[in-house]
Amino acid sequence: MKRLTTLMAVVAALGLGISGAQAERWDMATPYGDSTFHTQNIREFVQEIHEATNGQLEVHVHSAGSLITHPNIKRAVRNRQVQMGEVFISILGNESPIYAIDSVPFLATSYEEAEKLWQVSRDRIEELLARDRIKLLYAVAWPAQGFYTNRELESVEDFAGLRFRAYNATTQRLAELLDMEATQVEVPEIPQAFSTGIINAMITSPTTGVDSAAWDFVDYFYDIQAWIPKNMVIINQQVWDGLDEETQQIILDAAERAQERGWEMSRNEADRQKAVLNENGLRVMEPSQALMDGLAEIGQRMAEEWVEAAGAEGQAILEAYHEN
Ligand code: PCA
Repeated sequence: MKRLTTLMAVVAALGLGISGAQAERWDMATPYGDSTFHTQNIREFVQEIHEATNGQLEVHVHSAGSLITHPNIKRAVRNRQVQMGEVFISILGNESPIYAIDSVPFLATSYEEAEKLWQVSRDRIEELLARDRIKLLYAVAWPAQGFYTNRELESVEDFAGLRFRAYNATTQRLAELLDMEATQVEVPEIPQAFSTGIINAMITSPTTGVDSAAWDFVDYFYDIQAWIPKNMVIINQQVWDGLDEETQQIILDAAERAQERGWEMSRNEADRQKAVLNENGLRVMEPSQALMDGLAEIGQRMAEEWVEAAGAEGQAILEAYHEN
């Protein structure tokens, strides 16, 4: 209805020979489906922009990798194939270890820690993106990551031989250390990867477990709370520079609200989605001490590897993180 009114106003203006400002229409590429809270949050974000600009800026959200697949979203934003995008920060870990800090096992395992990690790493991530002429708008955390499998896990030895779904370089390394066979699979393809037998285990949030109906494929969810990774929403810098100050401020304000709202949504659904897993027959398991000790050891090793890869810069971020 609102769009129709705007359209009618534009048509009326044209009829009168007035060349008023043309409404702009942007594309935004995101990796996750419409039932995911991140996507719902993004839809609210762009709706707020649409309203605050009196319909002058309309952002069309292409969710679930439908326009651009996840591994190509950052490049698409950089090349202005789309004006805005959303990516999982640590999927960029192969570009710089700084992005990988977002998925170091057992570094940030509560929302408080995840917020702190965001505070101490945000500037550095913004600088890296700026090199690619991309501007960061906001980031939102997923619920803590747990392990989905058909096997009962007593210790780290029990992972051996599983066909594991990886979603970044860190999870590939984890698979290697646990003697699993890894395949990179994006969220929209999870059900198919399970049903065709390409994978039989994964590490992800209760959110993504519910989105992909994990109970159709596995029996157990081990709530190991291994890390709390984030998505970030980005915009092409040249597109940004082409906006007037008022519109920039509208977007910044909406981004700030989206960040706050998104973290709140995430906190709210962590437990709720675990209950949904349970209601659908998946057994939510408390990991044994032996399992956690073994994983902690592997996490420690991966943290050391990360420091080695990230050098002095990484060291500085970690020090700031532990200081706060
Ligand atoms: N879901 C996304 C990223 C982290 C999460 O919880 C995924 O599984 O790819």
